[in-house]
Amino acid sequence: MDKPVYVTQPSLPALQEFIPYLEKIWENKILTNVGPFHQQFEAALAQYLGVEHLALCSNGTLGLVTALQALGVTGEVITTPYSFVASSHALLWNRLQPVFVDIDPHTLNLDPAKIEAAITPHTTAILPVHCYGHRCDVEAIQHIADRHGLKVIYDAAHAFGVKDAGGSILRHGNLSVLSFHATKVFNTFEGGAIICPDAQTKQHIDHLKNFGFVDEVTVVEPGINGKMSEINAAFGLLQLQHIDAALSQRQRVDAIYREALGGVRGLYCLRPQNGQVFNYSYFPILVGPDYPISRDALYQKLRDNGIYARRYFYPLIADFPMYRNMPSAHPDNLPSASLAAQQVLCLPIYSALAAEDQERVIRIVREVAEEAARDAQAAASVTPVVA
Ligand code: T4K
Repeated sequence: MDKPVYVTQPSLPALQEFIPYLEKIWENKILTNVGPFHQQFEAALAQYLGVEHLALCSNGTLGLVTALQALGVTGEVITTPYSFVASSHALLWNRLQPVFVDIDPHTLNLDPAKIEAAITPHTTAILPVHCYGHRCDVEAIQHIADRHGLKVIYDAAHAFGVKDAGGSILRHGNLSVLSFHATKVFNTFEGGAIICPDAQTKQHIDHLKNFGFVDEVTVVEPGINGKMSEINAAFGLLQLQHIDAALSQRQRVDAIYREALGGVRGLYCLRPQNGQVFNYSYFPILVGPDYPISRDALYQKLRDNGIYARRYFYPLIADFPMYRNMPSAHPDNLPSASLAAQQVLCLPIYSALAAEDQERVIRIVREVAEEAARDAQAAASVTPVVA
């Protein structure tokens, strides 16, 4: 059996490169609480991303929880059911009511045309996700938010480094939240960041992520411990040196898939909008009815061959037990999200994906279609026996 190929593998620098950073930490004995590496990484990351203010945090989920706290969001929040469960869990942790709105079947992001019908007097915010790093329709969402006086918090866990014509897409909305989990394009083992529009908001979030401490004797808010440790921050600083190379390797993997699978009948490769700087964070394909086998059968066939593609995002968040009884979670309300959850398969993509491993993935996916085409041709060429 060939070695297993997972949907992703973290990008890691050579171990020796990290040793000097560890030595520094051992030398100065500052392990956390916004130490020197935290400060350096925060500044270097803001510069890399092209944003002015950001607050590092211990992971993306706590970043979302903290962002909602910072904006004082209450009542109902409109969100997508088509995401990792953390997007909605962050709402429940703030005692907020998620209201699911369907996605656009082409982008798989929250469909702005459906948002207004879900707004009630209790709605205070919208929490969209730039799913797979594909930019939401930020203009339409902002328009609706402005008209109804709503806050917008982007779950940008997949959107590290993505840019549109105006710069980083993390500038949109009131706040955007990144994840630096091991499975993400840019990882600090665990980690995340909240992108803030101004220094005042950043300071507020810095207090919130540190128990509300301002100084030794002053606590201004019931904050949480959401800080990034020095070891994660030091690692992030090192990772920044390698991120551009990692992104271009991902771009190569993405291009090979598109070339090899683009013409396969019944498969559709999701693609980002034109004019974006993209991050190639995932490679989602939609397995449609014209493909000879179902998405789940393809998923299983790949697994049988040691390839662990993933059905991100199946089940829908709205199908998990803590959500499924909410009125907006009903499948009739979410036809496009329900279909996407049945059809999407995320193929392995990461910077170190070996050419022969990617070739194995492609061969299996194509073989299924080619065998079916051959069978159909053979069936058509059999001369019917006339009685
Ligand atoms: N919002 C969105 C839209 C998100 O996608 C996420 C996280 C969040 C919010 C929350 O951000 P964080 O709080 O996590 O910072 C993974 C991740 O655990 C999760 O972070 C991520 N989304 C989600 C999309 O994917 P799983 O259940 O797929 O993880 P797991 O452990 O099955 O890993 C997938 C594959 O990756 C493994 O088969 C092998 C490889 N892997 C994984 C890990 C953890 C490695 O090679 N090394 C590793 O250390 O959820």
